[in-house]
Amino acid sequence: MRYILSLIISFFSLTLVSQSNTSDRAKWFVDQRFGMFIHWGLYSSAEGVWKGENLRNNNQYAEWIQYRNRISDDQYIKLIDKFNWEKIDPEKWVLLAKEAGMKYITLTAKHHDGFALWNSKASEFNIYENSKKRRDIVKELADACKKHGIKLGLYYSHWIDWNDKRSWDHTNEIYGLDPDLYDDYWQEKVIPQMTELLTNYGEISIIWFDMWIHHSKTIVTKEQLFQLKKLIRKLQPKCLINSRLGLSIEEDSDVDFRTLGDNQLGKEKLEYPWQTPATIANSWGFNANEYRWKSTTSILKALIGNVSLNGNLMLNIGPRYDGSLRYESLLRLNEIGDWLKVNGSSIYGAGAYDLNSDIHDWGKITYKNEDKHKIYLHVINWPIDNNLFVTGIKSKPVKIYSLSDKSREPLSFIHKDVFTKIDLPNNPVDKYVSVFVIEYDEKPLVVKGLVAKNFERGYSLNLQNYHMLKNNTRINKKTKYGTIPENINLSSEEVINWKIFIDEPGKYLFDTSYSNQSDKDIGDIVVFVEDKQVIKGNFKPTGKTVGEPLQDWHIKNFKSHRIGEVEFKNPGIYDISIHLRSRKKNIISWSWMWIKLDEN
Ligand code: FHN
Repeated sequence: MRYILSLIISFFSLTLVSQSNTSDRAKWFVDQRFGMFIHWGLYSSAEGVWKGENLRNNNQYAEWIQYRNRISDDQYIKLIDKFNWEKIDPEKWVLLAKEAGMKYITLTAKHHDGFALWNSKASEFNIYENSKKRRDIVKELADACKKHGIKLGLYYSHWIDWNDKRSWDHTNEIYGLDPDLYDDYWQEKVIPQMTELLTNYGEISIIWFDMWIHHSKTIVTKEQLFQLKKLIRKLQPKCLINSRLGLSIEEDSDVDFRTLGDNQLGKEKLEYPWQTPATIANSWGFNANEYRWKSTTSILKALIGNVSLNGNLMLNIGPRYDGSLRYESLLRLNEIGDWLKVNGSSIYGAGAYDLNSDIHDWGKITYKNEDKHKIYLHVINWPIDNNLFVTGIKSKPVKIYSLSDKSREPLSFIHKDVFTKIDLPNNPVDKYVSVFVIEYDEKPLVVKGLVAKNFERGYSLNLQNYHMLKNNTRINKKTKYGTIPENINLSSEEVINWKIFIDEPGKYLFDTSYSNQSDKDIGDIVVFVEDKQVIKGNFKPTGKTVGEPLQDWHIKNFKSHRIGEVEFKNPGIYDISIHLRSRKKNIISWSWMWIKLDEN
């Protein structure tokens, strides 16, 4: 009997703005999806090198040079003399952000070095006081953002301030710091400076804090954080606050969005707003020694992947001391902007679809309910035979077309039950990521939990995409740099099942991969389709293999074996289960099963 009845069919009606835990304040944020981060300050003049010595840390975070290379305050401030004031023009950053399709900007108003980029009365350690040019970069940027309709966010390092000796510097982990002294810093620098920023520069849309650990692990108190939050709510009620304030969203639902780790991309769909801060290479501040540049495709992939899980991406630039950008950054921003000009409707105002975003090997899906319900297919791996398979959507498409095709010429497709096969053009329609739109009249229905047919016309049934693992055997992660695949060790018996949709009836070949470290058959593999036993085989000895040549690590050999074939007479959803039995404990490790139509 087919499993159709037992599948959960959800009536999927979410639009982006119904990300359920989004406050009214944050609606623009989840709508805009893509922002610019700017790391610029005294460190930009050092360019990641101090007195001929490169930065003392492999992470290449050039904005940390004062701390890393142990630079004294009086020498550090001299970096301001290098600034090329004639060329520094924050409006250019705003125009660049616009060109790149970024909708908001966050500037490091004060980074960990404690240096304020505005005319601060609360601390002399600021850009206005220390140069004869009397420039207020926060003001210039705020004016330019206003002029060009871009929302402004300000990064403020509240926790760490290397310049203020009452504040936190990681050296305090050794020598300690008096909490009362820290509170003096808080009351006399943090609160007054935040008041200035929230009072003198018009509308501030985000205050972006950067305490990447929870407050309980350091000197900052919950009371201090609440004081700060209260101040922001009072002075700018619409301003968003990120979780690096030091309070998690779970602990305080009044925090507006979660900031993931640096360059940490989303893994799961979340209902509250979240964001990844990301670099184009490694460093945030300008670093002359930068060479590992991400490709435009990988940055787009990060943006699309996050949006497909309801997240944002804030991509960083680290301008030089004359405000300019390196060619590598400019090139990528321009390319991303060009892509968004054509494909932006799959990003702005779009969000997660109710299918696990990892099921299709060709790319990611985003969703939007505008005039019509639209599913956006982002094809990153172009299928060589130009057939695109979409698994898990029950509703019949009304129309499918390429987003880059202005005439919206319909593409032909076949839709069967929960499976849509699309005839793509003969070549990718975009250099980086080609986007296709499926339109539905009604809210598209989803069938969750199916393993999608992949571009080889097969189904990879593994320990990530199963429907049920009966005895909950512990899943061993990939080890040895991924040389040993994800697996389970059999102590006696395990039953695993998956659901697949067969669109092409016929004979399917079944292969499975395992390691058996005994020299005998000591267990069986039995495959059931629906409730009927269809294959029975034994675990054969697999021996060992060399993990890495000449490095003397010999590992269990996970070998793929053909275990049989099964005729599927009709299209439909099938329940496939595998019963694994071992007569000895922890000798057999099982990894995955592969099912593929026999095309001979
Ligand atoms: O230490 C900072 C780093 O310099 C940079 O500003 C990043 C941006 O997310 N935040 C901290 C590390 O996570």
